[in-house]
Amino acid sequence: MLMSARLTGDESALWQAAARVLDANWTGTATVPSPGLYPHQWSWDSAFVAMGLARHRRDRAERELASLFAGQWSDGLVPHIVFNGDLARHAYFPGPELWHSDRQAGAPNAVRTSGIVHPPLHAVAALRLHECAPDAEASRAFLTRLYPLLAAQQRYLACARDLDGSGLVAICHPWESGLDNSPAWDRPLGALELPPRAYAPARLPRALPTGEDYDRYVWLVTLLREAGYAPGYLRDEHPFAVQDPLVNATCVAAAHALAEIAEIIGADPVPHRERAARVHDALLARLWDGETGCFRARDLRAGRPIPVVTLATFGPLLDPELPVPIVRNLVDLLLSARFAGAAGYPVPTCDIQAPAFDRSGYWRGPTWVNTNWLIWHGSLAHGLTVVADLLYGSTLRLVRQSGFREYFDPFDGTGRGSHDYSWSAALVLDLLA
Ligand code: 9WN
Repeated sequence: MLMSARLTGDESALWQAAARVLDANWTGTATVPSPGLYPHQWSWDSAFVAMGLARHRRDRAERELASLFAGQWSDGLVPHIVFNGDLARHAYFPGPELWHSDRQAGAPNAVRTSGIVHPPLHAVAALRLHECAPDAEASRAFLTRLYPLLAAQQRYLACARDLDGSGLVAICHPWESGLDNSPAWDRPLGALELPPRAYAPARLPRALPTGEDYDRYVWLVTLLREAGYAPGYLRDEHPFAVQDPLVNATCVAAAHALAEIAEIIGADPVPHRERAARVHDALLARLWDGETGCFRARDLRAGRPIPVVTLATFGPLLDPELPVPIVRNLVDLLLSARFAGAAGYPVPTCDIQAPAFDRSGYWRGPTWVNTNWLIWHGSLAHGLTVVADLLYGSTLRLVRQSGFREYFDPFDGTGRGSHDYSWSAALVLDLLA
């Protein structure tokens, strides 16, 4: 365990508790998001977990990413789930039988996977691994192996997911955002026309999101699978296509991280810098709403912005070149009574004053450690120490008070969802390091 000597007694206890969670959730090749509820490997979870493992068990951090990329498809798609083939068929719904990656020519043979993506934070994670590596040479060798896979991941997103030629990446399923039941998806999901009884009714793994949401999620997967996950189908026919500010901000951050990785290993950083600039320009041109001072997701099928303001509006703080007036606007909004100003434990996932806000509704109101970490990380890059300190303090307060829960009540910090959640533990290690 690489625990820093400068930690106080209380911080060391927190560190050790977080490390124990990661140890318990380690399967031998990767980390499950939580014991029981999520028994496979999830993509953006692994990026967060790798950053924590880098501070605790560096060997495992590399294996975590290697295990995820073993699920990469030949076109570069990194699936949002890599299934553990040793588990019983019904360990998690929906399992591999819904996705049928085994029938896709480009999917790997050795593992079964989903067929959609997650926010691509893996280059950011890989760079963070390098920054805290005890052995720079060994770390460079790891980055050299991972680099082509990370570059292919970005190429897939730039080619197959730029559905309108704007430079922005579109998600084709709410799960791709990582914020499954965000109120931002209510309109595009509500506009779907589900044929009666054309698919098996969803078996719910838990109370949230609602059964109706699950039916729509499953229906979207059915459409994707039947179309062979083909880029032409995604572009021209798939009924759910949304450009989200948080997802696109992670693309900008990933492109910058890839450029730095390219420099470290002696490859050409220029294409990655160009890619970052393209998504940056498109974010500002298409998703920034100057009148109300926030970023909004855009529903490509309806051809209009989505009105509800969620935490995704702060995602572009991950873009190091975000113009200062926009950064100021976002900080004002973040500190206002719509977000941190009225929440004892910020940052709530949805504008507190929006009708859709629900303090215990999964991604419709609660505070999460991973989104706090992203805003903290972005704030530091812009020198926003007041915001960064606020998030650092409130995130540690949450886990001290309620443990490494999946998500938390933004007003009183009550823990909700599963216990011993991996990214809550991993990112606390990163914060404390
Ligand atoms: C669907 C694993 C994942 C997270 C997501 C979170 C939840 C899955 C689910 O769990 O999604 O992919 O079953 O609801 O929303 O962000 O990656 O922790």
